[in-house]
Amino acid sequence: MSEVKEDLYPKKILEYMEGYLVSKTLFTACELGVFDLLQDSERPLSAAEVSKCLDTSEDGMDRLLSACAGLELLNTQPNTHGQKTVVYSNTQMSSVFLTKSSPRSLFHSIDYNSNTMYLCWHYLTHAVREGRNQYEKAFGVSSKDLFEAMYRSEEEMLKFMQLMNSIWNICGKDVVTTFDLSSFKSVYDLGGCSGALARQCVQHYPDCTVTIFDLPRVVQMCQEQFISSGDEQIRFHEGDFFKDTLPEADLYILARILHDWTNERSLELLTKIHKSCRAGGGVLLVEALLSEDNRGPLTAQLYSLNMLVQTEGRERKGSEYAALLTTAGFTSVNIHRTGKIYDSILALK
Ligand code: SAM
Ligand code: ASE
Repeated sequence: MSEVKEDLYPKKILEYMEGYLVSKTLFTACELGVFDLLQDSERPLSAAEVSKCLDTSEDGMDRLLSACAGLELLNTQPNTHGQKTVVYSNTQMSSVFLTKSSPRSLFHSIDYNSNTMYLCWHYLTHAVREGRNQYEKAFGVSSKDLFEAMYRSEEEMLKFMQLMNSIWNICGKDVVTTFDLSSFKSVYDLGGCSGALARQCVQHYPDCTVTIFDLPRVVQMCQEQFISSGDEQIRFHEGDFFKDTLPEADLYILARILHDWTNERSLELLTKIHKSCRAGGGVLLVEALLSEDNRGPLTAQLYSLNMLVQTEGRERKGSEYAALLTTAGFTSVNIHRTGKIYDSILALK
């Protein structure tokens, strides 16, 4: 080995090694309701005040708030009453994304990361060794049927739906407007979940109707918690896209569906869609694409590990989706990278 410099400093390695300290600090501040309390307060609060309101130890809260300020999740200013203490308030980012009631809240995503994904990631080593998801170890449930395991309780199902919901309020516009979808009048959002993407779709294309197709319990929860009937453009269809025949439509949206499944199952689904699709219709895939040389983006590389611990699928390159689409019979595959987390691919019949 060539001579190693004496003063070599492993900055990145130290940062990665302790990265979970940052995640857990954020999770805990959210879970305890720090950002909500500061949002509702008329003035900045001291650690003593926050700890009283949230019923925690004063010392623990003092350290937590100080770390949040270090992470730039909170602003500090000198306490006009006390001498050496400070008072805390939300930054703009925290008030928009970390409070429960904000329309762009990431609260539920954080909750799911903290209470479900973090537990699966505890078994990442096992997942890499075995090449499979870790529901059995993490939660003691059978993973024979993926969504039976994911929806192991109504509460877990709702949490997952809330996680799915939150990202489209932030980057849904990009994925539905990348391609001009205005010629597609009848749209089926297969695995449409909470309906957040369906909402984006009808907002940008006033002439289309979008049907949210999902498992019966998901559709019911969607109607109870996310979309109250009244929106003429949004419809619902309870079904199983592997077992049931698919209705005819102009456009099928598959957002974050294929990444849950193996190539075999993905092809099965795409072939079925191709059969039901009207001539001139198409399919829109929305996924986090890996680059063709597999060197990035880091988010997609890490998401692919998450698919390993949580699903039966993986993140793929544009060319891999294109191969699946053409094998299923689709033509003119058009891949568009948005530069944000999720990209879109449109293919036509
Ligand atoms: N498309 C949504 C999004 O991007 O926010 C949700 C994606 S989520 C990862 C996968 C969705 O597929 C869930 O809503 C799940 O209930 C649904 N799903 C899974 N298996 C299904 C099946 N066999 N038939 C219909 N929907 C299914
Ligand atoms: C799925 C998507 C997700 C299945 C499980 C999931 C997400 C988290 N858990 O289809 C959203 C994407 N985020 C990550 C880290 O993969």
